[in-house]
Amino acid sequence: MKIGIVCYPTFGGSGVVATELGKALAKNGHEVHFITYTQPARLDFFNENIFYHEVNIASYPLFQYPPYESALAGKMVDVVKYEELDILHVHYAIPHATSAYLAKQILRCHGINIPVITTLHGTDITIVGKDSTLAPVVTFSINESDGVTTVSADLQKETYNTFKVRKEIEVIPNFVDLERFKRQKKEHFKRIICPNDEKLLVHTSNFRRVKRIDDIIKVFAKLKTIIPSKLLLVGDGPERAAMEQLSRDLGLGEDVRFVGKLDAIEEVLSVADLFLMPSEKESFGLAALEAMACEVPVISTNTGGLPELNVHGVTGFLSNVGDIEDMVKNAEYILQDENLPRFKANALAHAQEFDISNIVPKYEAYYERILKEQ
Ligand code: GMT
Repeated sequence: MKIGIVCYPTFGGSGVVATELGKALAKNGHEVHFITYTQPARLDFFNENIFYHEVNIASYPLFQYPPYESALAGKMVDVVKYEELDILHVHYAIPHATSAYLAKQILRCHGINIPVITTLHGTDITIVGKDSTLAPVVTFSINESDGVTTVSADLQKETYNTFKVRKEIEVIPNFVDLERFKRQKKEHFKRIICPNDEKLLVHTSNFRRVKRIDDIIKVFAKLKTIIPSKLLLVGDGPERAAMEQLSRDLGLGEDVRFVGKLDAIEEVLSVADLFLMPSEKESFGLAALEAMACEVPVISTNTGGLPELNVHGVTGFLSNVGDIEDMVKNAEYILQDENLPRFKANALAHAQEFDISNIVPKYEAYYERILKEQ
């Protein structure tokens, strides 16, 4: 198949999923055309089946807001027409599904029918999409897509509950590449970060409020009085400065390290003992899956799709949002030497169900089904 993939080309989960899916499809022999405003992170190599089309917007003094949606639709029209694509797969509804609708209508005038699949990732439904200005546009764009998928059963339910969606929504969970995300021998890292054999807690995210990083710091402040431990916070974003300040205010000093953005996240996960994800909302929790693949148990909230990933008492524990005491208690339990190996093994075993080799065929089958329905 010739597949067009549209996504946010950033470090965000939806962009990562879209890019990794495109790479896997290319490996399976499909021709994949990425249409984005900049080169997607994790797509910095040559592959004969992968093409990248940049969306450019002409600047003009009149534009307070550059018309990205129109430029994207125009680029979709061009790529679908001249590269003769079979299907367009857009990740994150806003504005990608809307631009895809526009492109589809324009292409129809040229006698071309291009099926559009929209994958909903989470905040496009649970936060941004709920905005009263955007909600009618999101509803319309979902209903006009030829196929719609969500990354968890919870997000499917949330979409039906929030919007008047007539479309049947298919659940295709996120995935991890177990060839890349596996525990590597990096003991020398561990000795540098934890010189006295402390336990290592890790969190990776884009440091937005929804991630509740303050809860991580509060959990850690309590836990370290019970179990000698260190905390590594990977990533960057709007909350970072405030979280650095909170860590200083709580006198955590050198026990907390903010390491910024990191590409080789699997190297850090290889030396971690526990992953923390106390999010307010989380449609899936890709970062937690990557941790589990590296044999790291997870302490998370029970929100959104997290219970579908983190099995309570097996791969880690679930707590109510903001329940610091419960998270401390659970972390203490997992980190006991007699419990940790069991949780690590369970985390890996469950992550294996989400291996890329199990999930990509589901997308291929879904593409075939939508194409047949045309
Ligand atoms: O929440 C983020 O960090 C980014 C966001 C995105 O859209 O890129 O992530 C969402 O999509 C990911 C991939 O499907 C999911 O793993 C995340 O759970 C989801 N985030 C939220 O629902 C808050």
